[in-house]
Amino acid sequence: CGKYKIVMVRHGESEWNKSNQFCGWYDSALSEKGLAEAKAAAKALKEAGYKFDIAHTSLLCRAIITLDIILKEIGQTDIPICKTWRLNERHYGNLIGLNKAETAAKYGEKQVQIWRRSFATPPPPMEKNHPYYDNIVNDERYKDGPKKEEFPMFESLKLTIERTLPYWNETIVPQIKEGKLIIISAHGNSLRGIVKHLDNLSEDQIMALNLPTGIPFIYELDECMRPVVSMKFLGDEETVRKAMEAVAAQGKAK
Ligand code: DG2
Repeated sequence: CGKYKIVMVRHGESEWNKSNQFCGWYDSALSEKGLAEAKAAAKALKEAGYKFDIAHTSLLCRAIITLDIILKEIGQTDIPICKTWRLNERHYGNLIGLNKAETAAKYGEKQVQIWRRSFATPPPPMEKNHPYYDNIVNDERYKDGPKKEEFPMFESLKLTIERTLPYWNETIVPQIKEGKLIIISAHGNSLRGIVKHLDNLSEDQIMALNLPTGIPFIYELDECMRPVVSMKFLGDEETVRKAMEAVAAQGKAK
């Protein structure tokens, strides 16, 4: 059995997951289904008896609300909640707002797969005339960071990991080592970055991983932060497999 435990969850389905739009740093709300997924996640954590010491989440509502729903259900709205842009979804650049299936029909499924899942190839940068440029770049929530010069206009998974990992190493790991039980509510790709790091996955291995919305997963770690148990989902295997396949299929042309 591992010495330490940590729980992670990708937020419930967002409105833009539902309409199959690239979302990234756009602040899409949870859909009805997403709210239900968050409640189901909360129930599963409650039934399993989880009590957390600290919660970490991004600055985006879909992750924050998912966390709020969980903490309310388990009666822990009073624990510290740390919110950081470093756990935000990866920045999808100029793709933000585009429909994934339509983009696949236009540029080819192969290109969309590269944009969605390649390790180092970034999406095209968000241009000044992008419909959500001002909405994102001038959003008050980023007044304490990222700094102007590090504010992303696009991110590959590699770049996402480069800004998520310092938070993992400098903030989360010390808390784990103090024996705190932590929950992270974040996003498909910010969590894929942490998973790649923890499980030491190759670029090819992480390419194939599609995280489902609203199903918590657990890591057990040894004192060197090496996983003893990796990505154990709090859900039945068949449901998890289907949910992962559905995420993978979002990049198919209709
Ligand atoms: C999705 C992930 O992010 O998209 O930005 O569109 O986890 O916040 O819903 P999330 C987005 P894919 O990389 O799976 O296309």
